[in-house]
Amino acid sequence: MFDRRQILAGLAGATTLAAPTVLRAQTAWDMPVPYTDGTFHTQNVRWWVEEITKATGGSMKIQVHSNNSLIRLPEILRAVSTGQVAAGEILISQFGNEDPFFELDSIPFLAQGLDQGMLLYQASKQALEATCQRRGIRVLYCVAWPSQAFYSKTPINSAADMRGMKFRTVSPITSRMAELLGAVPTLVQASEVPQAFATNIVTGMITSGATGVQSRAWEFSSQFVNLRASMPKNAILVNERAWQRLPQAVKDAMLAASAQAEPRGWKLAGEVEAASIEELRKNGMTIVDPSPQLLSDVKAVGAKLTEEWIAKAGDTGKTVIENFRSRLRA
Ligand code: PCA
Repeated sequence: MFDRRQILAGLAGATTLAAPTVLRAQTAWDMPVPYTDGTFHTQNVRWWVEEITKATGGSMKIQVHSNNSLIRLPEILRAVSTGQVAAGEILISQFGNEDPFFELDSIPFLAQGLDQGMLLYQASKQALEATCQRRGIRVLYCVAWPSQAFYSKTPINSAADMRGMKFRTVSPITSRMAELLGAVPTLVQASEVPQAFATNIVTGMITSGATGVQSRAWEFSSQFVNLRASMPKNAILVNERAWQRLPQAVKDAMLAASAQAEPRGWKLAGEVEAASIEELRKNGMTIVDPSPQLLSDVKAVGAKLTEEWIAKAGDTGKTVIENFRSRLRA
């Protein structure tokens, strides 16, 4: 289906006497990514692909399929794991039910802002990579989203204001958070957010300024509570067997592009955070900092979720949290 296609460039020419001097192997991969072309993650992936194309003289081709068009986010992890596609991008916490290390970055108030998000990433990188390797997947790089905020049609000043609110969540752990806040969670893909609000399936949500702008949140909500709750990440994944089949020069080019795309993406996340909040404001949304009551309500839930997480993630989990906390103190 979407398997890697191996094409031998110049094969037709090889049958003539004027055989090409270099018979170069070409590799063409399909790569599903979950978000729109206007999303900085997708733009960064396209930049990464461009770098690889240039560095390999066009012998490595990766076709990006954006906005859940080839494979939907909930299926991308398995598609890369089985080799249905050689590469893909995921929101890591989408798969929180499969392994605690997939949901760590979405626990509210564990890490706030890009700097802490990076420390949590560094503390948990090895464990995340091992989790993926057990599924036959190699992680090439990870990039954070801007801080997570609450959106709604009505002001949210405390958990009491969320009681019974139909609330769009992004991952199992954000669903658990919504539940503990007294709301009624529904997992909705970013591409379907406007529709979910339009039909009153939800009246509030958690996401970043970036995704709020991409879904034109001002058309269906009025309040943006700048909670800065967590720093979820996307990961760029490749199937390990497909990776092993690549020529060393192509692997080197991909690793080099990844080493650039990662910091580039984190920098973009910071720029997009500021710009998108401005854009929401310009379009008439009310931008507020969380009230002390809401902050303490969500922090209490975050502390509980952290305890639950440590209980699930065992000794490795405990070590990762200790490692993160010592990085925070340093
Ligand atoms: N945007 C994605 C994931 C986190 C974010 O900021 C979403 O809402 O689906």
